[in-house]
Formats: sequence, structure tokens, C-alpha cells
Amino acid sequence: MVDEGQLPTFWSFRRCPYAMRARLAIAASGEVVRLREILLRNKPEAFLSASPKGTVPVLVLADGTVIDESRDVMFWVLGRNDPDGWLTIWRQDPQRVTAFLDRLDGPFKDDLDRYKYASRYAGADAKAHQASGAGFLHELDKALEQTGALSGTNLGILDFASLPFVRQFRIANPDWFDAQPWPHLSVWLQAFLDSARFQQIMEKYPQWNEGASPIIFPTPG
Ligand SMILES: N[C@@H](CCC(=O)N[C@@H](CS)C(=O)NCC(=O)O)C(=O)O
Repeated sequence: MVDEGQLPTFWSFRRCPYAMRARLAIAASGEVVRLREILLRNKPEAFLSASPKGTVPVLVLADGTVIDESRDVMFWVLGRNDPDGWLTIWRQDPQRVTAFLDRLDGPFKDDLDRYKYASRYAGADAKAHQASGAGFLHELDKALEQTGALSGTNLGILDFASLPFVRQFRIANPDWFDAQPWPHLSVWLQAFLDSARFQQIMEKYPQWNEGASPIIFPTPG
């Protein structure tokens, strides 16, 4: 029986790729949290007082510690328990992992936003950002050729940190994406989309409000 009062509180938004990768790591680690689903256009006071910068995901531990960067949430839960060895590559080569995540969250995310949501960025050249993002994805395709994973022999932190963003890149124009010569990348993405873990973290939850009953994540099976 879970003691709900002691569980960390996890502020989430279902479709946010940063929140998705945090939920993936939580589910893989076996940690259990109280999930609070919010709408970004209507952020609850309790969320903003936990983390005034107002981005999801946010994990608030029982002792009040606030972890409000998705990478830090991943590392925190996996640091406690990592049954699938997601951090093996981090232990072997932390610099490589950091460099990859910086590129993913920096230039690639910039390209993704300016390609997928070009109208929100004055003067953004969607085609140029599509091409630049595709350059990164071609590199991933090459890296996937050997083992089908970015993190070594098995899927790990590099894979699950990036898959939600690669999924978004595809959603911007699936026909174009599927016509690109990146067979290993396509297989890798499709296997993720078909996985039980992806279904698990995309479960729909009602929006949180002050009187809401706690939602335990992952849903106890
Ligand atoms: N660096 C942050 C970025 C998180 C982020 O930007 N999340 C978006 C949603 S996908 C957000 O909350 N944006 C605030 C807003 O739209 O008001 C992280 O890795 O956690």
C-alpha cells in the first residue's frame, strides 16, 4: 500500500515532450509519484508557487526539494533506481551524454520549434529549420545502425531523452518524415511508439484542481 502523503508531487502536461521524458524515466525507475496534470494556459497557483518559472515538468519531493528541469528529474529518479541500466552510458562517458543532451535541448529543439511552429517565430524559415533538424536526425540514424540504440547496447538515457522530440519532428509532417532515408531512425521511433511504456506514459488524466483526489503515477497495475 502506497503512503500517498510521502510521495513526490509531479506536475505534468501530457503532450509536453519534456514531461514525457520525465514520465518515461519515472516509469522505468519504479518510482511512484502523485501526478498533477495541468494546462499551460491556466497554471494553478500551487504549481507556480512550487516553481515560479512555470515550466513542466516539476517534481516536488516530500522534503520540499523542487526539481524543475526534465533532465534533472530523469537523473534523480534513475539515480535512485535504474533497473534497465539507462545511466550505464552516463557512468561510462558523462561528457558525451551532456554534449548530446545540450545539442538536443539547444539547437535541435530550436529547429523543431521553428519548423513545427514557424508562425510563432517572426521571420523563421521553416524549410531551413527542417533541413537543419534533419541533419541531426541523419546523425542519429547513423548512430543507430550498429545496435538500434543511441545509448550503447540497449536503449537508455540518450534514447528516451530524445524520442519524444523526434516524435514531434515527425508529427510536423509525417509524409515528409517517412520519405527520408533514415531507416534505423524510423524503426527506432516506431518501436517506441508501439511500446507498452509509451502507452503507459500517455495515459490521459483529468486536470488537477485543489479538491482533486490524488492520481498515482504510474497507474498501479
Ligand atoms: N528546460 C525545461 C523546459 C521545459 C519546458 O519548456 N516545458 C514547456 C512545455 S513542453 C513549458 O512548460 N512551457 C511553459 C509554457 O508554455 O507556459 C525542462 O527541460 O524541463
